[in-house]
Amino acid sequence: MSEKLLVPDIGDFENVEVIELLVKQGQEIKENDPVVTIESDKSSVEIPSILSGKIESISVKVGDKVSKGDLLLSISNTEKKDENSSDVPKNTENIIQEAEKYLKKNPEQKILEQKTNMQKQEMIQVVSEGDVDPLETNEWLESLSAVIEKDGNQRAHYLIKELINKAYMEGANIPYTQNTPYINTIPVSEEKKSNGDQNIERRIRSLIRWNAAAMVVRANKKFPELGGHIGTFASAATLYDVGMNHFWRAKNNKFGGDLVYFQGHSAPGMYARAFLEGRLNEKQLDSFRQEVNPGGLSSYPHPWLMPNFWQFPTVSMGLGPMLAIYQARYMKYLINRGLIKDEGRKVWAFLGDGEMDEPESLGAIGLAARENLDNLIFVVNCNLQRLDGPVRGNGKIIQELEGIFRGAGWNVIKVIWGSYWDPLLANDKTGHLVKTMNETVDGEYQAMKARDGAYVREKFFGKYPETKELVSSLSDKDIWRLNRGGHDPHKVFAAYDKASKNIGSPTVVIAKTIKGYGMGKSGESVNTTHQTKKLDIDDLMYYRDRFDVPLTDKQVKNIEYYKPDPNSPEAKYIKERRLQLGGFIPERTTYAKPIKAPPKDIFDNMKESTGTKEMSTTMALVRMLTNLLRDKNVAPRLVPIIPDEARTFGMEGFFQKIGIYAHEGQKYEPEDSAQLSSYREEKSGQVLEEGINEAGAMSSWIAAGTSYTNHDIEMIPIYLFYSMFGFQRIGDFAWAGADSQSRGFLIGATAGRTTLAGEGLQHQDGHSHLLASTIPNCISYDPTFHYELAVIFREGLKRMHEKKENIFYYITTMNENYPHPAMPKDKLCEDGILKGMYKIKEFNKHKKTKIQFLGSGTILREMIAGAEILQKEYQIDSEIWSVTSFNELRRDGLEVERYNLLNPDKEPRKSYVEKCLGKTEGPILAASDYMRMNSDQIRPYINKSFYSLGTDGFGRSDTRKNLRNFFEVDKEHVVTYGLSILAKEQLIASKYAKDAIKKYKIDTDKPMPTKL
Ligand SMILES: Cc1ncc(C[n+]2csc(CCOP(=O)(O)OP(=O)(O)O)c2C)c(N)n1
Ligand SMILES: [Mg+2]
Repeated sequence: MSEKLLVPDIGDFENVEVIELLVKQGQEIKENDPVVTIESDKSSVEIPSILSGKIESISVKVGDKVSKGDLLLSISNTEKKDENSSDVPKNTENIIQEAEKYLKKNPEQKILEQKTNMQKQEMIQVVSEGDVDPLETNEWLESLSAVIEKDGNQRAHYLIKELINKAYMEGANIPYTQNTPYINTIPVSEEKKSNGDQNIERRIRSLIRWNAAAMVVRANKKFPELGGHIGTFASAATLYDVGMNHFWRAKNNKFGGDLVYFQGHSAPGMYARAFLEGRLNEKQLDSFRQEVNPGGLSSYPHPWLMPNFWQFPTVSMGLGPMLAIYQARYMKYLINRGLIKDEGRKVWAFLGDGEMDEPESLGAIGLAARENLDNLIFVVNCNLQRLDGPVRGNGKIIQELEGIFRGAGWNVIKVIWGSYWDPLLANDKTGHLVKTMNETVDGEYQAMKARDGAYVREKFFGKYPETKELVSSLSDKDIWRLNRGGHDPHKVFAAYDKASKNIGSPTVVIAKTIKGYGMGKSGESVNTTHQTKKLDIDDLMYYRDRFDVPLTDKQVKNIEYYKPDPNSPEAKYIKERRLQLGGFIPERTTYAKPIKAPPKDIFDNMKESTGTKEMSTTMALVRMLTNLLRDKNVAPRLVPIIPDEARTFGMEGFFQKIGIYAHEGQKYEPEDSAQLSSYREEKSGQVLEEGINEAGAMSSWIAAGTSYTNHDIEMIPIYLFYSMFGFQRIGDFAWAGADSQSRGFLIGATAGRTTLAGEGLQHQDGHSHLLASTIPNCISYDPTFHYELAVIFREGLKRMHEKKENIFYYITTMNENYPHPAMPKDKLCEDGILKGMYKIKEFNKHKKTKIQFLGSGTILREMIAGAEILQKEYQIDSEIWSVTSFNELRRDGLEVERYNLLNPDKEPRKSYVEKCLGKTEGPILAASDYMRMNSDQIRPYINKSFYSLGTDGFGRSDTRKNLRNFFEVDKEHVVTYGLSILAKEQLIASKYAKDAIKKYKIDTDKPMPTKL
């Protein structure tokens, strides 16, 4: 039987060109194999076969225009998918699975609830001053207790929810609180106990505390300008230690390893531990913050500076939380795509409470909950202080964060009070202790820990007779000993245990601590704690005594480090614990295999002329990606990342071809399901569609770009964005990505101040290349033609993913459609494209006067057009150079100049710019669609008259033609300025320039565009 394959519904397009035939007559094909590629003026997309069989005849050829319903092929021996088959439709399947999940979950849940009920303690009764009828309140509360006892938590929850609903419906519009009382989330009865040796752990912790502080003090004694922090780690030592001793599993040949984002300024604590573990020596500790000579320890976690140690740069507040969320999400992405095993690995992120003020810190928590990232654990160290003072003096940061995270759908575990409080809370029969805890604000909590036990008795417990009575038998010293949850290893252990076992949602552990814990008068819980980096001898003695560090007074005076004997129980314990957990943390390694770059001919079609056919470089890039998806080495490793702009860049064809990653698959039939490029979400989807979220997209790019170290699998992230919303928007992430040694492509699409026409001031990018140039390992290009892009892209694949160079590429692509010439045959062309410039054209007819034109991006085309006019109308010859990267040319120039200056007695080297232009004739005019500073970068490296044109100033919406006229980068200005430059150089008479000014109606009184 013979069947016909027709053009499917391709949306709003008609008469779309066939640009590739992917099959031949007589070929056997399977359902879903692509058969032809069609291309509209915006995007190209493959048409897959809906039939399997042998191709009898092909009815289209390259260049044909097709519309919906046109015949493509005839196929014999077909097996067509039976539309009436009894397959369960996709979405029905999802519904069944969902239902089954609940059916399975419920009975177990019930048993668990019953168990915990039996252990329930006596209920705390919270008294309220505004209670007009305490008797009635009591009746309600008792009823609730009875329900909990008889039918369990779920039932009680249900009733409360119904009551609230009813209240809303009756008009009582009071919001239901997102908060629980100011006590620990985990009741004492449910705390999992650690099996660690608490005494040894405390001793180890004390040594780490001491060495961390000593390291900062010693560095600052030597060089007071170095700085550093003691107070942060002092507050977080227990939070880290419990993780290190019991929870964080290192990467080794059996396990992928947990990933821990350490709070940046707690770095001294990590070095101090590594010292005890024998990974760092005393000399290295003494090189804290002195990194110019090799072996120094970086101020903060910087993988670039300590590539075998630090994994994640975190010190720019707010980046860590977002990067960690997207790391956890990316880990699930790799698992769901079948690229790594699901080993139950976790991502832990340590954050400061002040850091939570950064919009980025909370900006992506919704995604973490929505995508059920139960592999993610945040630990927020709430020492109630940031740099200048209290985080929330008048409120309670822990309660605020609890509300926000609960509202977002996170599992929240508050660790507020240490074990010494347990008996007091158990005896709080009237509820006045909890009431006081609820009422006290953070400013007071901080002040109390800066004073003493007597002060706490008076200010805190003295508030109500009931609480005063509660501590009547305690001494002031006992009261002072009442510890905070984050300093209690038992409470922290229980919280981490629960967090690591949580299923279905991310967890945040919110721990209360004291900033500068143990630093005494020199800096415990005082507003200046953060800045303290020097401790005098008395402070150091206090610190030693506070933590029982076995050092003599003399050793303290010398601020000596303490390293236990390798055979001591402490040294053995610390090693044994890490051995149990698989190795050391942090540690940065990579065992990823390189990806073989695609063969040289993969982009051959990009080296041919497009004839009269016009296309944009964005389209050329999408075509290249489509080609790459046919390369079996590269295809599975591509991670296309787009923040809601796939249609802008003509990438909607990817939806069907490789699917959009969605952890739940697709639970609905998309509105456009009948169309070729319909919106397809899939659990194993490849595209990361981030929504309108550049910071998130960049975080994904960093996660994928560092996959080679964090997951030992080399991946190729390609993040496409509006170029204006790239470095300008997420510059700090880009810097962190560079520090992380991310490998991958950033594509600044719709680039150029005058090339993106109508969008206006906020959209038109005339400086992203300058921003890119500030990042040392970012290689950037501004290509004009498809073959340039192809050469650059393939080289990027090779350098980054085959040769594993720690660089990344920033390439701008444009949305202006124009024909592309064939790649020049000159052997040096490819080399020139990569180095930054090559000669693309020469006008040599008149052999009298010459000018050199250097053009970049679409403005190169204006120069070519201008040069033609100059030759035709003014008998002026020119050489035209396509500059693919002023940034790379400058880098080369800098290096050569430095070499020549440092080697005055040697034969001077020539910069690449000089090699190209040194022997040419005439002055130079350079231009791009970016600020003049872009092309001016190479001015010092060529000893010739050099002029530049560019798009300095604010963009604005208008037509391309008007914009180029406004910014003076159109062919008319190229001609006019060209003539004027030649006149200035006394190569022609000035009247020619004046004539051109008149001819092109150039207003010489118009102010600089920067002033308009
Ligand atoms: C983006 C950014 N802004 C400012 C700083 C400077 N800075 C470093 S630590 C700090 C205070 C941090 O307070 P918190 O998050 O509460 O951490 P803690 O030291 O109290 O644990 C500030 C403002 C920074 N590192 N990053
Ligand atoms: Mg803080």
